[in-house]
Amino acid sequence: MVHLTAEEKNAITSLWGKVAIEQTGGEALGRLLIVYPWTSRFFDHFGDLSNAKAVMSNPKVLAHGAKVLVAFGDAIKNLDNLKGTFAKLSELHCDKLHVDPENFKLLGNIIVICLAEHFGKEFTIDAQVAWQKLVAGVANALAHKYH
Ligand code: HEG
Repeated sequence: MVHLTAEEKNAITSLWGKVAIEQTGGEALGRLLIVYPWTSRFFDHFGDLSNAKAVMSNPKVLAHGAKVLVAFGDAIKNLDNLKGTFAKLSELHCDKLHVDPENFKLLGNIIVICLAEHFGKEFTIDAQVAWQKLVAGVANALAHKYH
């Protein structure tokens, strides 16, 4: 379970209002596929993922990355109930997609890296810690229905 203080919740929501969802989501998913190439096996219907340039400009990767980040918006609206919020998605990733939940942690960490790159000094250490807790909480909630 993730515990966020009022300050951490504030830090998360105030940054979220400025996040470029499409760009950050696409970039994060693209980096996941490049850095951890085994993750691309879940996306073999996405077309050309044969090299970094192809991945980072693949419209399906970018659209799916945006979809993932939109789901983080739901997390941010439901910070006190991540498990409930992600119950259905957890079932989908377990039963239908068979995604190893370790990958949720990898993607979460990459999202934080992408945010740090976009926001620079504005993304304070305290805010980074809050976001690290959030992505860990989302990864945990997404893994919750695994059996
Ligand atoms: Mg998942 C579908 C969210 C990590 C592989 N993912 C989806 C969908 C959402 C989502 C909202 C669409 C569900 C629907 O259509 O009903 N994913 C989501 C989040 C995270 C995550 C919030 C956070 C870490 N996903 C993730 C990872 C992988 C993965 C790490 C694989 C390495 N997701 C995956 C696949 C699909 C989705 C293969 C189906 C894609 C498709 O065929 O369109």
